[in-house]
Amino acid sequence: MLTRILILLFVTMALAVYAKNDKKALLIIDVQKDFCKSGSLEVPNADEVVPIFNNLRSSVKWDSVMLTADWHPEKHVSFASTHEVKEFTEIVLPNGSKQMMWPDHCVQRTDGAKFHSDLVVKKSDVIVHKGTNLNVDSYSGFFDNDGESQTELNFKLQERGIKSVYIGGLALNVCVTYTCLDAVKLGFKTHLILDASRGLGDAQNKAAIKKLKAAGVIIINSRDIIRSF
Ligand code: VGL
Ligand code: ZN
Repeated sequence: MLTRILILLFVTMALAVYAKNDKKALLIIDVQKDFCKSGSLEVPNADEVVPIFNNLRSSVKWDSVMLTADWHPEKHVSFASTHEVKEFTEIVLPNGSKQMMWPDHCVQRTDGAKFHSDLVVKKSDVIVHKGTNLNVDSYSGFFDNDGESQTELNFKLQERGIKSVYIGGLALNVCVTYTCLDAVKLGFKTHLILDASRGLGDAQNKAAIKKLKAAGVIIINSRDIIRSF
């Protein structure tokens, strides 16, 4: 009898330690109006991710929920209008770096920079702004594209002892991909929530998923997360 109790106690403790060591965060990338329906940089079917995130929040006990927001100053280096170019193609900047041209989007404090109005956001959530440097773009939620400066995202995750991250949002082939790749590099057990992500095109999305798999990112759907936690 005593042995059984001791075994049970040991198993319970081991499970508790394991659960404690595997703290998990939900990272919601750029679910902002400008990337959603009728936004200036509309991602096809973007709005579909909103109920998926809301359901993930209510069905899973996350240790932390963090949201990134693309947050550009006016005349940002990534805006075609800044360079008076008409096409949304890659250009070479005077400093020699390559920069993709985009329509004006997610300008700080504008309506388009707000989160989708149906997305559940709580007071306890951590919100991380990115792309705030006028002269450098930032696709990853962690680092600027030139790798020089970083946001507080890694610090906030470390501070909370997060070991696993579950990442989804907009756009799959741009900011979601870059954030996942940096998360792996920083040592997080990294999951892409595929059904909670939308990208700019089928071919681009496919290429992104392939790249993420090769980098060691675990591809998962919200249903499987809800089932396994
Ligand atoms: C994004 C293009 C430009 C994104 C941000 O959030 O994926 N894409 N800025
Ligand atoms: Zn941007």
